[in-house]
Amino acid sequence: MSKIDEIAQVIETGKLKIIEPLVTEALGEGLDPLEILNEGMIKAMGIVGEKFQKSEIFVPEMLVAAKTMKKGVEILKPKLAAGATTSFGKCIIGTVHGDLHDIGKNLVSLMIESAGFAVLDLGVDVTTDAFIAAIKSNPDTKIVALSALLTTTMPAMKDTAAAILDLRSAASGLSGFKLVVGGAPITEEFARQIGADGYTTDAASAAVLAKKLAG
Ligand code: B1M
Repeated sequence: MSKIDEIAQVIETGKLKIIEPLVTEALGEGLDPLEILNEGMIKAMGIVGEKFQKSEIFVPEMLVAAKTMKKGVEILKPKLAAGATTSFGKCIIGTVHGDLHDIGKNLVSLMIESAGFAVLDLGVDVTTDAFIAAIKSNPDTKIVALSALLTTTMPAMKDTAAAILDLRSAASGLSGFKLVVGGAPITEEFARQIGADGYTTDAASAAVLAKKLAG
């Protein structure tokens, strides 16, 4: 079994104690951190999701797999964050109200930060009011990024986007930012419908888009 398959299996089965030395070992062997992330970790979470859907595993197993992945990502973080030299300004990011998924949002946050933004991460289950308050307290924000992982929280994304865009179009002096959205159930069409300025499918392209929109 390859090291990357081993990492995937350790995440899938939630072996929290093994992930740290295993990822360190893989990096030591010169494996590409992005390959470890995409082919090992993210792939494993896909399998975890499929197993959950087929009722082969339940929420506790899904949670321990997520914790294992988070620990693995911590080891990869310094390698993924290349250290940008340009400054693109501030980005506010969060997972919308009712949604507790944060692994993808954290990756987007990490990539946007390493692309040269100062990131203000509001966390998960972020209410519309909390997004609005953060924008008002940070009038120099260039990007507001919303993540949602559940079809049931897409309406929350829509409502939050509407309030944010209202704030932008009001004579509030807060018109200097762009709104980007993403997450597994989000589509380009949905993003357009809710008035977002941009949508991407993954963390790396979210950073490219943020730079393009802020530039
Ligand atoms: Co949840 N969950 N979960 N879960 N969970 C999914 C999302 C699900 C698809 C599993 C399934 O059924 N196959 C399903 C949603 C179904 C749907 O709505 N269509 C689901 C469900 C149903 C639930 C609960 C309702 C289960 C229950 O309680 N009965 C519950 C809801 C809780 C809540 O949020 N209110 C729940 C709970 C959980 C845990 C807490 C146990 C845990 C989350 C832990 C955590 O995040 N800290 C969990 C997990 C781990 C998953 C799966 C298995 C993995 C998610 C993940 O981290 N993926 C997931 C199945 C799956 O994704 N295949 C599932 C890896 C991550 C890197 O990918 O987050 O997609 P992702 O992020 C990607 C892109 O989406 C994109 O970039 C990232 C990577 O490059 N992206 C953006 C994300 N945000 C972006 C923003 C952008 C741009 C791109 O711009 C701003």
